[in-house]
Amino acid sequence: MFRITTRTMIVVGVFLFWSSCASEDSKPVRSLQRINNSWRFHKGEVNAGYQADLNDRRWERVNLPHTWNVDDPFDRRGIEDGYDISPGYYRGSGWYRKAVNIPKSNAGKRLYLVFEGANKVTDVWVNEFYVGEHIGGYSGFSFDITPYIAFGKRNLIAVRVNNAYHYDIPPQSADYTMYGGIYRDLYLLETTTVHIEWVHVQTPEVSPERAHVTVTTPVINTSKESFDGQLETVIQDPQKRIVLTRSVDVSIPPDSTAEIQLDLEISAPITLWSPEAPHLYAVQVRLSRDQVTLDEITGNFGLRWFSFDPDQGFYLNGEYLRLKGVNRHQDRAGYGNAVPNELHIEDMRLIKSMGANFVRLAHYPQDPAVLDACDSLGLLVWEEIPVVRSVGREAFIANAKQMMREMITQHLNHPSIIIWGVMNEVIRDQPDEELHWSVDLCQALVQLAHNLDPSRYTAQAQFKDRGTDIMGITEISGWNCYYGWYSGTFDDFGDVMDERKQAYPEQVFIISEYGAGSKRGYHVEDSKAPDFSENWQLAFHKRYWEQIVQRPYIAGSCVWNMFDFGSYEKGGNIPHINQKGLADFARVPKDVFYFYQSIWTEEPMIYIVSHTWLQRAGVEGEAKQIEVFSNCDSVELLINGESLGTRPQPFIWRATLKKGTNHLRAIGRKEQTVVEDKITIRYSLSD
Ligand code: ADA
Repeated sequence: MFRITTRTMIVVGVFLFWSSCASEDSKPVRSLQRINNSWRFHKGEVNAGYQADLNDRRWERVNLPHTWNVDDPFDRRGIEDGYDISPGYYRGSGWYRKAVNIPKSNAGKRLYLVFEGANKVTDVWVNEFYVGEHIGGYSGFSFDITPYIAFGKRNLIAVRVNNAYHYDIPPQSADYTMYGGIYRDLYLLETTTVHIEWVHVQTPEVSPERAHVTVTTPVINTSKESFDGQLETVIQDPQKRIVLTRSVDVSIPPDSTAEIQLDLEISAPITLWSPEAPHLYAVQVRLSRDQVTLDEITGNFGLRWFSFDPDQGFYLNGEYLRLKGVNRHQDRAGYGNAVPNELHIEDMRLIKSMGANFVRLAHYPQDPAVLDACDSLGLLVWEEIPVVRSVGREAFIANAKQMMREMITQHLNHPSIIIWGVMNEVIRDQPDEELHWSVDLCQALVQLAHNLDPSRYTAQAQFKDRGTDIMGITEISGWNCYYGWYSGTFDDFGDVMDERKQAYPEQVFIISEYGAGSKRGYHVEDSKAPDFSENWQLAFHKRYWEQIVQRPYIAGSCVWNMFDFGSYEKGGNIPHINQKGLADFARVPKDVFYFYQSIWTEEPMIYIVSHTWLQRAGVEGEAKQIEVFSNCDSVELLINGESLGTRPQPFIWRATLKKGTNHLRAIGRKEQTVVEDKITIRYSLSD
């Protein structure tokens, strides 16, 4: 069955960043070209910075992805001497300019500038013509620049980005640094005048026997003539075998878009997507007229089904699965938020290697490379819009809704995504009479998310609800928990969760955040909150994890955070960094990373705690605890060649270290596999 609806063309908002294909004669039918290199950049406002005769030769030469805040939110001197001199990071306008040669042969094509993301208000000019504005720092957006292009000439593209505080643009504030700039890839897309806008694949019913797949393809006719042609849709299974081909005739009036919706059925054998086996199907959509290909795009999707139960947790493809997750912020030491794709992918691989199967992309939609990596590595995703801490009024609400629309339309096809997040901690210290703004917005966003995508659950993260019953609006309640860090004790966590579960028995519960800060390599013998030692962080996570697994109604949990991240307002023992990462800002794992790896993975691993605590002290004869993280069946510990015995879990020994050098060796055995770890501790005696 298929359905065609036509609509008059309005604005071309977003493109899916799917790969373009080559036609039969091997000439690409659409060209998606990265234009990241050699931009001129000026930090600050420029009067009419789009003017052709403006002399920008003194401007800095930069490549995208780029942010102007790589360094200024961090005060290196502060790190070294504890005295913070940082005056605040720059939040305002930055200008980018670049001349692009558009050959004469492209006349008659349609050209778009496709941004993967810029933070947070972007204005674009081409050849001095104002093209448009995009609001919001975390979604992709595009502009049709065809009317402003001079074919066969150099064309000046000028972009102003502004990352200043704005009451109407979410987030008004948050616990992370809001780096400004064109911080994701930028493309020039060339297509024919009639072309495919995007392809949405939805999978309303999947079972091991069959899959009902809906493929929706809007085709835009930007010309003044009506178009008659064919649209062919081909689906390949993960083994690259064609499982389905469907061709339909399309007629599109001038200046209109036709939306072709196919209801398809894939029959057995169905290859399901899961974190263990993230098999991807491919869809290829080809637009042609008289056998000549005009446009063609391909993309991936996956076949899986899932459900949540308020008491039993999460089920994927009919089987119980505990969601073992982390939160992930996108920035990184030395890059700010302008992180190249390879490093985004490296992050996701590290998360996977720790054994996580779930990631909350807090607090905003992330780079397309991140979502692709989640699909292909097998990481389930909670993705959310940046409504954090507080909400505004009408204009803010409109922007939040637009962000939701962009996130869902751009990321709809990813099989990894199971949850759309609508907001984070917006019930805080507002006066009682203002709380309804948060509640109403939650309601509106949930409704919008369900209209756009009935197949996913909605969630919010809060740490209190102040009797608003806001939690009843989303199907999933995410709880951010920091007992034993900001206040209280570790064990308060379990008690509070049990109380909340009694209050909301119908709700699905996820621990959306839990974490404690540490500085990698900083250890103390008697740790306490909030001393930012790795010891306290480890104790926090061990005790939380015990309490999480004891509660079947907790469907899943997300550590806050996988990586340390820039947060201008934070002050621990590294200024302006939120230090709750399982790995530091440069992605070097802390001890707690290996704790999770030892309980979440099967592949034999072993880690003596700690590789960064190699100078220790104690009084003569005092026994110290030596712990090994491993998923092996048994571990033997040797100190200076002498065995302290082989034991099952927990791999903990008391040992008296000798003054001077102590060589520690741990040998783990799991069936036929032997793994080993070694460290050397220098031990000194104190009085
Ligand atoms: C909140 C917030 C996070 C994070 C955390 C913290 O829960 O949702 O953004 O910053 O606090 O580390 O304090």
